[in-house]
Amino acid sequence: MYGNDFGPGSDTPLNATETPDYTDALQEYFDGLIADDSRIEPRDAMPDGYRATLIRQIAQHAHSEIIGMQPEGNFITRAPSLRRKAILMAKVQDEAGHGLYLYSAAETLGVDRSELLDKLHNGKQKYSSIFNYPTLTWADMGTIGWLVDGAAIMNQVPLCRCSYGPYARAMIRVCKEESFHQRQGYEILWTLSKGTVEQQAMLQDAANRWWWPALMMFGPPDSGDAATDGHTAQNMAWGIKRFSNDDLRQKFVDMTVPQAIKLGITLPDPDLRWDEERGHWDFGEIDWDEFWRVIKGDGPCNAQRMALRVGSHEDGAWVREAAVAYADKVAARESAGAVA
Ligand code: FAQ
Repeated sequence: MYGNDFGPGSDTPLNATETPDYTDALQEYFDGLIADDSRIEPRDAMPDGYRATLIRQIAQHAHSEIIGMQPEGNFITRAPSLRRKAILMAKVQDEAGHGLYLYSAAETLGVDRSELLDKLHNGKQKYSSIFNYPTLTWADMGTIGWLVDGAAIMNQVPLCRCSYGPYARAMIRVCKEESFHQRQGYEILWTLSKGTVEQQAMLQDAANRWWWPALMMFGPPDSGDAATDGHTAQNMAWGIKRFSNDDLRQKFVDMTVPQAIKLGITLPDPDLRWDEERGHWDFGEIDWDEFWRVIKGDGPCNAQRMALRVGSHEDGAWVREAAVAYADKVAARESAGAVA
């Protein structure tokens, strides 16, 4: 235990504005928690790099959840039945809820969500590449649930064991909801697969368009060299990431190909084959130029997604002003009561 007033058992919170000099003793304490696979909590001292990485990742994740409402929100008025509409509305609302848990988790690191939203709006922070692709037919609703929520779960189940407590705890509830989303997506596709020739063609077309972007969600390939492996090596050492991008992508392919076979569709990859020796599905080369183009802002829907997000934020300004005015009024009334 370091001879300091911070950390477990202490009432003194540490946040970005109060961080004292980061001493060797604090580093040693942090390293000990990571080595024991214990959780780091907001009150614990942590290296600046760890805090900054978590803010970047959690913010990017939160932004993905709220931008991710758009492609499916687009189909709420076009759902084929009342039952489908109610389910889709609930799913889109769940994604909003995930955004809120994640912004709250980010705030425990000493940032304000309005600051994070500003960074999303001015392009300084990103959201997942996948939400820059258009939704063209009802089959896209099923395919998003099956492939996009499916990839999200594969990536997020290990995050339930992330070293940062508030993020790990938020992920437990998010994953439960994402599992339901994945099942409802597959059920839409199962229904289409038993439908008319046109419905089966719609299903095949959606799978053709979403397969490769879903594989890109796991991030760039591992280089196997810590110096060029993006954030992966450091994030794994910190217990933020538990698996590399390629490991999770392979698990996803192995899980998904048998499901595609059950649906009676062909995945758009001529190199997809079972490798007896590896005990995994081999798959073809991902178009990484497309991935980098999309995350740099040049995907099919980047401009449209950001315009809607910024416009909605501006339209909601009066709600934020009213909420603050009300909070100010309550505080003024309480302090007047305290004086009296
Ligand atoms: N899109 O070194 P790495 C969902 C960037 S939630 C955009 O591997 P890291 C639910 C990365 O930021 C989907 N950028 O980075 C839902 C970095 O950029 P930087 C979101 C990407 O952080 C379903 C650079 O590439 N999930 O879908 C992407 O260690 C349906 C180098 O990459 C999360 O955010 C990408 N796909 O690993 C909602 C999960 N991939 O900062 C609605 C949490 C990589 O150097 C409807 N995040 N980049 O400029 C993570 O697990 C990680 O951040 C990774 C990236 C794995 C995404």
